[in-house]
Amino acid sequence: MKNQSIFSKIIKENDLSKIIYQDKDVTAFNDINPIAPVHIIIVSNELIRSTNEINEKNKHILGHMMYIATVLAKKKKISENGYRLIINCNSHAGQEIFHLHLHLLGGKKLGKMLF
Ligand code: DGP
Repeated sequence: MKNQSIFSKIIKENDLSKIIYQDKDVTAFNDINPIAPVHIIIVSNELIRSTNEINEKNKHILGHMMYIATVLAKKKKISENGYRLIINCNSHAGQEIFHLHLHLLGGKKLGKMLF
């Protein structure tokens, strides 16, 4: 389906028991397979398949996703100890869901790098 992803379904369902944050541009919810005590996905409401589809018109979404991640990190009380923000793009990065999203990871000491 051209205009759908598993994340589009979550955005549209608008299930307030799952959604941590939502505004006109992004939606945030817990990752189904968390790799840290805090593992939140911040996804663009618009279906942008990956950072390869970022252009002059939609580039603002990246800054907004990052900003919301910092807000949620404070809300989840992980900002003082620190956290990691990751966007995977395409197969070499292991992107599984082709709908632009940012991972917010924290709540424990993370490994130096995620290779
Ligand atoms: P990525 O590899 O960057 O495309 O990450 C996709 C993440 O999405 C992965 O950590 C698992 C998560 N995920 C996949 N399907 C679902 C789902 O149906 N619900 C939720 N909450 N997370 C999902």
